[in-house]
Amino acid sequence: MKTKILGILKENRNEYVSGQDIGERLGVTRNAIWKAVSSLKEMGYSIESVTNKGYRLTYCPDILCSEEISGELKTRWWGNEILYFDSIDSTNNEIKRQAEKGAREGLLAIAEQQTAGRGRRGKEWSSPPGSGIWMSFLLRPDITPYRASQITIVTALAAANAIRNVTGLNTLIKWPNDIVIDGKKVTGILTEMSTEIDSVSYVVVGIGINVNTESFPPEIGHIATSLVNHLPENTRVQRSGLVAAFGSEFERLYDKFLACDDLSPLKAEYEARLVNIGREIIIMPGEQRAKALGINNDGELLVEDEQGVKAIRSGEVSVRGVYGYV
Ligand code: BT5
Repeated sequence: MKTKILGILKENRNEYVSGQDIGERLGVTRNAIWKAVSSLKEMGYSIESVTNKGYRLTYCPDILCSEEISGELKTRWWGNEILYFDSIDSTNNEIKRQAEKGAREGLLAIAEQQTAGRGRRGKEWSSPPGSGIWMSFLLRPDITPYRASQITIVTALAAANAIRNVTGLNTLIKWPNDIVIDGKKVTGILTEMSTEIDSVSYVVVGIGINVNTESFPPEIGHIATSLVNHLPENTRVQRSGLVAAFGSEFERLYDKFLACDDLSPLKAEYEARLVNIGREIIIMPGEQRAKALGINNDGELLVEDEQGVKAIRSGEVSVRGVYGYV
C-alpha cells in the first residue's frame, strides 16, 4: 500500500494529488491513505498535505527500502520482489538461502550494510552503512554453467552503462568484473552459481557500488573510489534511482545475451568500455606479461605475448596493470 501511494505521488512529483483520486485508484479509504502517508513521512519523505488539494511529494530521502526502489523501477521482472536489510552478512548469501527455498527469478536483496561482504576467492568487500549499493539478485537461466559464467560480463556492462547514464561519469571496465573511474575501482561484481552436471539451478549476481563513500579503509584507499569523489562538490547520488537504472539496463542486455549462443551482441559495446585494451597487463598468478587485445565471443580476455595470441578465462586468473591496479 505504501509502495503504491509512493508510486502515485512520484508520478505526480511536486503536484498535488487528491486523497479522493488516490482512494479511487487504489480502492482504499482516505483514512488508510493518511496512515500510509504518515508512515512515509516517518521514513524521511517530505509530503505536504493541504485541505481540498491533497498530497504533494517534495523530497525523497536517499534510502534503499523496498518501497523506495519499487517506486523507481521500470523493469519487467528484475526486482519483482525486494528484500531490504539494515544489516546482513552478505546479500549474495541471502539470495542463495532464498534460492534454496525456491525463490523466483528476479528476487533482489539489498542492504544498507554488510558484515561479511565478499569478493571473489574469499576476498573481503568493504560495505559500510549509508554509502553504497550492496545488492544481489537471483537468475534461473536455462543455460550451461560455462555460459552462466559470462553473466559477469553482461552485469559489468549494465553497471557501467547505468552509472554513466545516471551520473554522466566516464565509467570503464577492468576485465572481467570491475568498474573503474580514473583508474580506481568503484564497483565490483561477484557471480556465483549452483550447478548440476551440465545445467544451472540458479545464479546469484552480487554488485557493490561505492556511491557516497568519502573515505576508505587504508588497505584499499589506493585502489578504491566512489561516485561522489568524481562529481561536483555537494552532489549526492540518489541510490534508488541508480538501482532502477541498473535493473533496466541489465534486463535489456540480458535479453540480448539469452537470445544468442554467445556474447557476440555485446562484444563491441563491452570492448568500447574495456580499460585494459591495448595495455600491457600482468596475469596473476605467474606474473606473466602480455598485451590485452579485447575479448572473444565467450567473454575471455584475448592477450598477446611472444608466443602469440591466447584467450584467458576469468575463473583462472586476474589481471593488473604494469604500473598499478589498471
Ligand atoms: C569483487 O571481488 O570485486 C566483487 C565484489 C562484490 C561485492 C558485492 S556487494 C553485494 C554482494 N554481496 C557480497 O557479499 N558481495 C557482493 P574481487 O574482484 O575479488 O575484488 C575484491 C577486492 O576489491 C578486495 O580484495 C579489495 O582489494 C577490493 N575492495 C574491497 N572492498 C572494496 C570497495 N568497497 N571498493 C573498492 N574496492 C574494494
